[in-house]
Amino acid sequence: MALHDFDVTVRGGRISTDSETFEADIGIKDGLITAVAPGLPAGQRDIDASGRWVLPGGIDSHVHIEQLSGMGMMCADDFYSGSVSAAFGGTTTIIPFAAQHRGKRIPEVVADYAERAREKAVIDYGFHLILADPDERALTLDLPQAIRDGITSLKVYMTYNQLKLDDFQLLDVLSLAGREGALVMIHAENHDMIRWIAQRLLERGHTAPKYHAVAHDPLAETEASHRAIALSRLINVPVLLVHVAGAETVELIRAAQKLGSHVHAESCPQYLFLKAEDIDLPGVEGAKFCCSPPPRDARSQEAVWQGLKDGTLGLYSSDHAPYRFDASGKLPQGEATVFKDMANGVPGIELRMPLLFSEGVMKNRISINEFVALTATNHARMYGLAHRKGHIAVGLDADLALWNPLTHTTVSTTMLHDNVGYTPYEGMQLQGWPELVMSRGRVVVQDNTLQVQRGSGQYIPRLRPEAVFTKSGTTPAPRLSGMLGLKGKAWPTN
Ligand code: DUC
Ligand code: ZN
Ligand code: ZN
Repeated sequence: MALHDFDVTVRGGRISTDSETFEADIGIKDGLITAVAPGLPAGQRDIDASGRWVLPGGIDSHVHIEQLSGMGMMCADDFYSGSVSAAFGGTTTIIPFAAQHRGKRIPEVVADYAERAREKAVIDYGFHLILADPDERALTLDLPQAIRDGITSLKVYMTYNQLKLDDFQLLDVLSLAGREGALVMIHAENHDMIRWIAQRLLERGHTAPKYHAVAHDPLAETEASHRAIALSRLINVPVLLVHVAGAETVELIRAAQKLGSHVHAESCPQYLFLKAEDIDLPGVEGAKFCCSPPPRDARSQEAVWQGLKDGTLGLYSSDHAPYRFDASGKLPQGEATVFKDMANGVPGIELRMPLLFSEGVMKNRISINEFVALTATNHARMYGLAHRKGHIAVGLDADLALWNPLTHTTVSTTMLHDNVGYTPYEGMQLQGWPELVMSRGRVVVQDNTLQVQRGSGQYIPRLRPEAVFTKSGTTPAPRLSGMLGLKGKAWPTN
């Protein structure tokens, strides 16, 4: 091979994918991996990866960026700060949400998010749609078009006044998704249980942030998850339960999967590294730990670890929901804010991978291959990106992170690149850090410095998610298909 056939050669690293670990060089040309072998010739640029683990760049498939929440609060991160923060933590692709609010047309929502991301994102991105208004037009015209345009997954909510769909609407959305080949992500919490408990707490003057975790009882998650699975089974359309927090829910999902249900699931750092008791702080300080569902107890943490390890929970995402500790987010009424009025969510886009690397891989709870699967490969497969991302192989995008397993870091807000102003993981000691991060062959982060311009990330239209295929490459045949006209379609495989 001639000298400089590669734009970049990544030399001498230990490469791990979701299934293998080996030593080799990686040759990169025009943003793609064109060779993976030992002893490759020099590229125009050589990157020394000796002593480093060369892993696929992370895919964070659950992030809220520059998004207006159901409660009307704007996220603290825009597509610039959010994507920069992701890159510094080893993530090279994000899938944020284009959030429809009731009364808004889907094409306009998508165009608005696309325009804002195009100007600012420094890494590649796709979108999921948040669907709050599944009216006739959305179901027959706008959603099918959005799916054809590469938005092949959508999130729906079983709680929140402004977002909640009822079971009838959920069935409508699921059957459309089955028809069009999209994946439905579900926020599963029982709305009335939460509302009922919260009202009684507030009547008794229990307003502090810690009561958020009381109102969002684990049974609210388990009941709604069970219902979501039943709806999915009724018409045999896959679902993905996002941000799974509680031990009982993990067990429920495992049992449903054993029965053959098409239920997939995700968990997040806050359910491994935070507990409900962390919310019990003086004044309103606990608001920094409030997300929905809330962090639970040690038993649930253990169940989430186990679920991630045995594949019950196939995805580990950040659910980065960045709200500042001020009137713009967590404290709309300042110190007088009651738990019901705080913005829901915690930041985590930058620490997602370092936390799992340190506490999972370095402490031997999961293997490096499981780490890659949970942070990158499974996301690519689940969300129709596997033709480009999530793996190290010839022909794929050169999205890589070079991890130094010997680095020791004490987490502090000041080292992070988001715009939140606090981290719930303050003071944690981590081992291992992604020192160099590359997206499509471009070095995005090196020497703790951003190396690329705003807007240099690309929109990636996604293919149909693997989860909507059966082994034969068709959507599952709905149980009620004959009587209700719910025919599955044969989609081209990715
Ligand atoms: N759901 C999310 O997915 N993120 C933040 C808050 C919420 O309710
Ligand atoms: Zn949610
Ligand atoms: Zn979320």
